[in-house]
Amino acid sequence: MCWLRTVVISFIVGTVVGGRDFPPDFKFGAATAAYQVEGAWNVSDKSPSIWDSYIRRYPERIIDGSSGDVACDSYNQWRKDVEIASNLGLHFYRFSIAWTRLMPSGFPNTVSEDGKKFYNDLIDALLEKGIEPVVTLYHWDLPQSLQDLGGWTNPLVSDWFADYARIAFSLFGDRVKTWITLNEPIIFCEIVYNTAMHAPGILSAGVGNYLCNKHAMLAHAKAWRIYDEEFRPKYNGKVSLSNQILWLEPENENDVEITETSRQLMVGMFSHPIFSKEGGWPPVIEKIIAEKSKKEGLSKSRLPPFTQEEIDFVKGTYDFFALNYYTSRTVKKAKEGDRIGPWPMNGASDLDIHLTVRPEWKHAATSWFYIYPEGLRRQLAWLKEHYGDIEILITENGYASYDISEDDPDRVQYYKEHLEQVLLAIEDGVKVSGYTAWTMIDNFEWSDGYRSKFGLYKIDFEDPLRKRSPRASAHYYSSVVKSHSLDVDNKFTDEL
Ligand code: GBH
Repeated sequence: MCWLRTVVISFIVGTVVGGRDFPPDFKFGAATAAYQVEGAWNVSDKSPSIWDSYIRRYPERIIDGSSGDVACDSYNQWRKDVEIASNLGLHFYRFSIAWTRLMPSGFPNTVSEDGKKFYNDLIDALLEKGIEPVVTLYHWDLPQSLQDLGGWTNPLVSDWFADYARIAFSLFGDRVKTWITLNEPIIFCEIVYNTAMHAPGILSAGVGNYLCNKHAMLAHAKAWRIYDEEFRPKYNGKVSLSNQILWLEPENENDVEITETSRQLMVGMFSHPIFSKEGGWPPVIEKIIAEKSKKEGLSKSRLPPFTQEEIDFVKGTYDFFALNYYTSRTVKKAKEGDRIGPWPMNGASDLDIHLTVRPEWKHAATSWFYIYPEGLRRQLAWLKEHYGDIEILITENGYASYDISEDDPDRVQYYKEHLEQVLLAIEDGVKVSGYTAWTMIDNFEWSDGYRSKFGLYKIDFEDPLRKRSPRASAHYYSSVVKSHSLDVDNKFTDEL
């Protein structure tokens, strides 16, 4: 028998103007990622990923010295996660597969029985509840064995990834119809090699990031083509990659051009090769890096070129655009001595720009997080303008707090204001097909450890059982999902 309770929560509503329903086929989901929730880092035949190694080697690089060794214990408690997804009324649940759990050697000669069973059970349990599994293949947890061979800087990585993708498609493709190959190459290439603040912790600014970028594009394209040729005919699913984008806008009128160039670095490097008509690197960025490299006395550009064959191979390898949006920045040309601010474009030195924010953008908990809901609508419009009238699935959006309590009016407000922008974008004619809340349950927030909370559900990390309890935002989100509308009363009731 279900434990029922009724919660009445007041929250600030804007003027309710009506007509705030989502299109009938619009889907709502929530997301997590393997390393951030699963724990069980060394059970059965699972091998270590680069995150397992990184947190051991550099514990001081995680703000609270914590790790994902146990995380939410979702490897053992996945049934509770499925129940939460079901209580929220989600149409889909986005999770990622740990490469090292499914294929411990990194190569397809080892497919773990326990790994296979874990993901099969999770997928089947979701489907039983009528929840669609949306599966990310790579959410930053490369097998350490492949890192030892150079990881994302070794051109062979695209083949290693393609082999992994084929195994996953063949094992789960009968039931999984939406696949994300790579989550946010801008983070696992730009952040990793320009700051070393994420696994594997290797600093190679201006070089490693671009090698990784190229190989990530090829890895994605290989996986997409394998799906297209070998699996689409029988399973008829969709494949794309998730791009995390900060909306960038000019600090003032003089900065319009540099801002558009910056967008080509922020978005174009991971999208132009795939989504543009001509393919390849964004020409403006290719030119800038080539000129800089020459000045630096290099015989070749630090940005490895694509061959024409590679351009054609990568171009068009998408079925939709997957967007992760959190925050925005303003752009201006850097003056002599300006330090390029912290994340996200530490490698932006190739552009000599300075990123900042407008004074009126409110700050969320963590250093990089400023709130600008209109940025989401503008980013969606920009994507349509540049890559055409394609389907866009928002694969992440959510709010960080340090506050652990269940009463989270700021998070409710964040969701409400961003969902309003999604509705406006749909009115603008952008084909937004769905929205994913990051994240369903509090989890390991990478270098921020367990300090930043993003969860609709709070997790008690002191509790060996990792008790899960719904926040006000969970009640709000489930009301929106179930009414398929933002016209939920300023007092809403819901049972979770
Ligand atoms: C997404 O990344 C990820 O997909 C998800 O796993 C993550 O939990 C979520 O968003 C929230 O962060 O301290 O300079 O290394 C979004 C980008 C990645 C932004 C980590 C902040 C840390 C910056 N986030 N990054 S730094």
